[in-house]
This record gives sequence, C-alpha cells and structure tokens, in this order.
Amino acid sequence: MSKEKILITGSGGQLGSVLTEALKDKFGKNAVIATDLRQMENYEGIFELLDATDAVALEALIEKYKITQIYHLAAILSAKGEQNPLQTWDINLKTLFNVLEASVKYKIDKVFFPSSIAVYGDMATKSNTAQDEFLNPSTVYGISKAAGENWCQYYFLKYGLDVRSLRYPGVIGYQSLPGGGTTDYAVEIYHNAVKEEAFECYLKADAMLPMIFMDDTIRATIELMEAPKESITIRTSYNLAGVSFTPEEVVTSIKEHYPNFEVTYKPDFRQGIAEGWPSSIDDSFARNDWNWQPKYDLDAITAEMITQLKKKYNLITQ
Ligand code: AKB
Repeated sequence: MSKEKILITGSGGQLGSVLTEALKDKFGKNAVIATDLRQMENYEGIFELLDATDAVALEALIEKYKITQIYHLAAILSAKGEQNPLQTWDINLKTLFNVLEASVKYKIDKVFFPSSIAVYGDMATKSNTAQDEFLNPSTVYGISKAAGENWCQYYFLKYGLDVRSLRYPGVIGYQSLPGGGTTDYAVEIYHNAVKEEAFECYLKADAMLPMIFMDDTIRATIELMEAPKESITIRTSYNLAGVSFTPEEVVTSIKEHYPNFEVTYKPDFRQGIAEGWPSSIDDSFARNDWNWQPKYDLDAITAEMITQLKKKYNLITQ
C-alpha cells in the first residue's frame, strides 16, 4: 500500500485519462484522486469535481486527502486556445498559480507541470531544436507554457518546491481523443483509417512535427517524477522527443495496413501554428539526466494504434 496520495487536475483529458490509470496501476487505486471540471464516465476510483481556478476548492481537496503529489494537467491547448486568448491565459496561469501556491503551503513532495513544443517559435532552430534555444511562442498556449516553465523554476529556486516538467510533443494514443491541439490530426487520422473513411488533413502533407506515442509519454512522465532529485538539472522544462513525421509519412505507414486509405490536404489556421514549431527536438538533457529513451517509431505507433482501434470499434475479424 503506497503512502503516496496523488491529485491529478484534468484527469478527463487526452493525457489525463491515461496517466490517471497508469498512476493507479503503479500506486494503487485509492492512492490517486482524479479531478476534472466534469464527471468522468465509468471512472473506477476516487473522483472529485474540481475547477482548478478555484484555489479554495483545490486546497480543500489537498487537506481532505492529505495529498503528497500533484500532476497539473488541466489547460487549454494551442488551437482551441486561440479562440479566446485572454481566457486561455487566465485559465492556464491561474490554475498553475493555485497549484504552485498550494503545493508550497501544504509542503507537497512533488509537482508535475506539462509544457510543450509550443514554447518554441520561429526564432528557434527548426530541426533538432536544442533545450536552451530562444523561446518566442506564437500561440497563447505556448506563451502560457513558457511563462509556466519559468514560474515552476521560480518556485523551485525560491521555495525549494520539487516541480518537474516535460515539453510534450504531439501525443498519439488510442485510449482517448485529443482536445483542441494542433497535432490532433495524428490521432484522428488513425480513427478514420480503421473505419475505412477518407481523411481531410488540416495540415500540409510535408508539415513535419515532433510526436510521441502515449505509452512513451506516460513512461517518460513517471520516469521523470521517479528520478532522484539531484539528477534533475532542468527546472524549467525538459525537451522530450519521441518521433517526428509528416502527415504524408503517417499516410504511407497507414497504407501498409489499408492500401486504399484516401487523404486530402486542406490546411487551415493550424498550419500557421505548426510552421512556428520545431520539426524535431534534441532531448539530450532528458537522456543524460534521467536516461530517457523512446521505444516507439512511426511504424510501431501505426501498428499499435490500428490493433487497438480495431478492438475499440469491434472490427477484429476472428
Ligand atoms: C497541441 O497541439 O496544442 C498539443 C501540444 C503539442 O502541446 N498537442
């Protein structure tokens, strides 16, 4: 029975819903307090409704469950965030300040803050973007994550709060749907392929972006949080790489399984966001500090996504 009590904000999101299950598997069902704005359907475990902009409500849960770790996943992502920039900034920063302040007040052992490749802009090297490059994000989401990274480092330096962070690429998983990101196409395309429906891609065929499979994402997050404190040399946020690919490369990979899969390209505003992001990431600090190593390349992602989505849609032929 773990002594840990882990509170997760945004448990119902694309990453949150999978990370919550992984943490329950690791620490025990009752060691995890899942929270979100809306009830999670068919959730098995401890769940509490929480608007993370409400500091009083957050602190009440920390006291109620004697929380020892917080994973702060609640945020508005890049594409959706542009629909209401000031609200995006307000939600993404107010929730972070609530988590950081409460974590100092209640002496929380460890905090996780998800950052993103969205912190980079057109002044960073496009390929193999280094950990310490200039950040000039073009989206409010990216601005909020760049600011958030620096607030996390501030709370570490000023208060000794052990807050850790990863700059996630586009996360691809079969367990959940993405929610308003620029990289969402890389999940949606597999659902269409498995249902043998044509796909209209909102990015150009050659728009290369850093991506990562959900299993690698979850493992990286837990490995970072489990790493010895003294091995953590980056207190803003670690670059993290899985595999980079273009929409046309993922189509080629899918066509190995579905030769007749049809894709058309109709770029929208998200192409403009993608053009400001790196095409690939240098994650050598993560590799050196806590032995990060991705396991899934594009074809492995495709094989697993198709296998799992066929089960999800009951398309397995006996
Ligand atoms: C988004 O596309 O906004 C996110 C991200 C890369 O942080 N998936």
